[in-house]
Amino acid sequence: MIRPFEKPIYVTRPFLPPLEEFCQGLEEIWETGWLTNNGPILQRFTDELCNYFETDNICLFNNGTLALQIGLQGMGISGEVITTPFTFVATTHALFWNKIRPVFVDIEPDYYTLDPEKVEAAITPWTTAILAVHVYGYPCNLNALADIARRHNLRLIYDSAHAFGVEVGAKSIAHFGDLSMFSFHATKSYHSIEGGLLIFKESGLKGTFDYLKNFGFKNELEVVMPGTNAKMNEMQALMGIQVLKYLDDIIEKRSRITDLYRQRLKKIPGIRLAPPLSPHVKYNHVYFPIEVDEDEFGMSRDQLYEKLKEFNVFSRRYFYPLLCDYACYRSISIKDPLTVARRAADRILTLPIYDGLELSDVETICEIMMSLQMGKDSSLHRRRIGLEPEYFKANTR
Ligand code: T4K
Repeated sequence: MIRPFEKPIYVTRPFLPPLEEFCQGLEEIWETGWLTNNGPILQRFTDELCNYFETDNICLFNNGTLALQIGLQGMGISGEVITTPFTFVATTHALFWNKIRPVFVDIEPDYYTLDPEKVEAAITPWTTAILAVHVYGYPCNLNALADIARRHNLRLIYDSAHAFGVEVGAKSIAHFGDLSMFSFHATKSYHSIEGGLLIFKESGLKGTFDYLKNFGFKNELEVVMPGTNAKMNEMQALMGIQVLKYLDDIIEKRSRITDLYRQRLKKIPGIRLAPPLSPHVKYNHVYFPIEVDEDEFGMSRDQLYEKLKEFNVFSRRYFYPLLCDYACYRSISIKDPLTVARRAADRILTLPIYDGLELSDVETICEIMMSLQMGKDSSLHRRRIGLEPEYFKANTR
């Protein structure tokens, strides 16, 4: 009998740098009295990110949503944009606030990213851009999307909210497409408490983004465009600088969790894992999504989600419901049946993953799932899937 965890195991926990390191940084803020509005720490953070990404074409924001909204606005995107319904609501909200019509098309079944064939089929004379999402940090079909964008003269924009630290062919994922937005929210593998980053090809956009995030101010007396307030503050920048130092370590710890989950869960009938990523991809292990096949597993994704809660495990159904089913987007007419996206939204569960999650806890989560599978007696079931008894003795609570 497996006992519930004593403390809740959440889908994620933010990495926090050693408190004394953060306090040292705070001392500087106390000395300067500079809290926001392009302060010295924000400038340092910007420089560090320019080095990290090897480009000067970057702009920091107070969150990823406003970064994307301003990115679209600054690039003058209008009309129709082809995008995915299988994402966090903020992707479409950013279009909405720019009065752009989202055209939802289906995703590919392996990594849940936009299906390029569906994108091409949805292009109309009003299409101006493709807004693709590297969902769960899984890279989109970069070449195919770039090819479509080039042939149809469309802008290619990536919501890379999940993809900080991801590389493809030893090149940061930020360098694909015309513009990429990264979220630095506390729930991501890299964060600055809250925060957002734009990385873009055209250097000329930097000035526009800087105006737009600061009310459109050019100087004390001139407002050159109706901007908003989307500035990152000094505390956020300080956290961003400090977490960046630990990024490799964070990703390494998360990768061990991914490996363990994959090793254990691949043996459970009814649990489908994404295929291993190409060796050309350096992944950031930001989420661990699984698909639950109700018939084979013996319970639905939603039942598993509820059952796990009884063990004090709080997985999440990112991204369910499908975005276009939310009341605010339900009236948008959609030609694509979105078969793959609907199936993913109904079957995916994202399991806990964060650098501080103990491997023994991951083992226990897998053990709980094994015992729940088809409601079978777990000892019989263990034998059937060939796991050693010693492992269970050590981990059964
Ligand atoms: N595009 C995409 C594809 C996105 O996924 C997102 C954001 C955006 C754009 C917009 O970026 P931002 O504007 O957020 O920068 C979370 C995040 O708020 C959101 O950033 C994220 N995507 C989305 C997928 O998830 P919730 O409502 O699910 O998070 P919450 O508060 O329920 O937290 C999950 C768990 O994390 C908690 O159960 C416990 C733990 N947690 C959370 C926080 C905030 C902590 O332990 N400490 C914390 O401080 O939305």
